[in-house]
Amino acid sequence: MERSVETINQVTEKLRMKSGNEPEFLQAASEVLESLIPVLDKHPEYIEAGIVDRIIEPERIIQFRVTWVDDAGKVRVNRGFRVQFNSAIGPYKGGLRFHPSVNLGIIKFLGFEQIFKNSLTGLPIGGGKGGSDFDPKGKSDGEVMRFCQNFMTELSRHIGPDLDIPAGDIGVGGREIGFLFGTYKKIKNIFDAGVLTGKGLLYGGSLARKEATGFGLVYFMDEMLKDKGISMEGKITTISGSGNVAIYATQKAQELGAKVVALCDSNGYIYDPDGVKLQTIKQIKEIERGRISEYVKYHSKAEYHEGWRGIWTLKTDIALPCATENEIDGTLAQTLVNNGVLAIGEGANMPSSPEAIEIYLKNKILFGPAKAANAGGVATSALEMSQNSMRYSWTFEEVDAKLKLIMKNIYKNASNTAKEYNVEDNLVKGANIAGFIKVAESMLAQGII
Ligand code: NDP
Ligand code: 2IT
Repeated sequence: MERSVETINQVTEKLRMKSGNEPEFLQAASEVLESLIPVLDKHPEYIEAGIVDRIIEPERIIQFRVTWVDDAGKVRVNRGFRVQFNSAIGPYKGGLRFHPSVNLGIIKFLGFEQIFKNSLTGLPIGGGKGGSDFDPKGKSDGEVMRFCQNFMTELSRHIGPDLDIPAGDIGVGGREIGFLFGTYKKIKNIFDAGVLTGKGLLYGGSLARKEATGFGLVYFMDEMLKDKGISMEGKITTISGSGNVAIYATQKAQELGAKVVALCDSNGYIYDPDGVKLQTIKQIKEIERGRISEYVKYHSKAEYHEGWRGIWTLKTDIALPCATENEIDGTLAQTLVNNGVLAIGEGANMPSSPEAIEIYLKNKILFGPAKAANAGGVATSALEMSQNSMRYSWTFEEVDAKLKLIMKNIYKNASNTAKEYNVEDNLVKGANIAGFIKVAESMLAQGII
């Protein structure tokens, strides 16, 4: 016990010194490290092999300049990143985020989370993440295309179907993946479908990948509730964001009988007491790339409120944060609890602050942490890679059935691991430990590298 605590304290202290200027990475890594003390007690060989020291250090970081010309003819410069964090169980795998807030610390936090999430899927994928501080909002299709072409001109040197396979994240959807894939194909002079996932269905994409993160989140939530004898039917549900994850979480939650009453974007939130009309949201967001405030033009009973975080002051049974990191702080978590929230499932990566998580656990709220609850997206990306390798495609129903089974297994794995380590119902620890052990065992088997 003492040796485990000492090891974790030393590694955490070193991390604080080295990554003090990367608060999101520090936050993500500290949570995992804290979960590992009982694991090191059981496995002193991990200490001998320096597994914990090694796992928090990315295997490789690539940073590059992206230069492009906007519609007015002005030269623009952005920063591009790819963090290849851990390849112990498979090639680096993880999304690309295009958002003005992107910096190295954010990409490191996302890449770190991806290691354990990918491990939990049960599929052979390592952890990575990338992106840019480019802001696609308000840009023309031509500007987005020129940016993607220049971004891929450099990234193409560092990725490949058996090396590193990017996909989407915030600001990167089907349009961007198409431009990125076209550029990769042209530069490499080869049709390597397995180099990117989230592709269009006509050129190697998988059915149900677009829906997978949101659907998977709701499958996870349903499983977690069922385990306690509760059904989604009739539950008031609040979902933040109105992008890829939020839209398909809404769709599946509605299919399972929940009543989704609120969604948001970075400006504000809508509240529709009759239940959100998803077709209107899809029209505004997927087709027009507009703002969520427009929703109230179509539905007179709905309200629009400026200030998106206000969405977490609504009374709700189920909360699905699907926008961004640290969207729920301690105060908002306490508000959710005071309003009687029953269960929280994280669609976004690290949407709850450490204080928020402490409040959920203290109040015995059912809580599905991101690396377990939102793993359906990357799991289906791995299924896309399998189909690309086979040069074959499964039907929507086949992919969806595999996704459902994967989410069920992730829930079981996290929940059984929590029991095994005497922290029953703490899926934060259960997911961190279960995800870690598979990677640690693989690192151990592969020697000190
Ligand atoms: P999208 O770009 O499709 O949508 C993001 C949504 O969240 C938008 O409504 C956006 O509002 C809002 N949002 C993003 N950043 C902020 C911010 N800083 N402040 C307030 N609102 C914000 O992204 P996704 O739906 O793909 O991703 C959402 C979350 O899910 C992210 O945390 C991502 O890492 C995670 N995730 C995504 C997966 C995927 O497969 N796509 C898989 C697993 C996790 P606005 O448009 O106004 O900016
Ligand atoms: O955070 C995530 O898991 C994603 N953005 C999806 C990554 C992927 O490779 O599909």
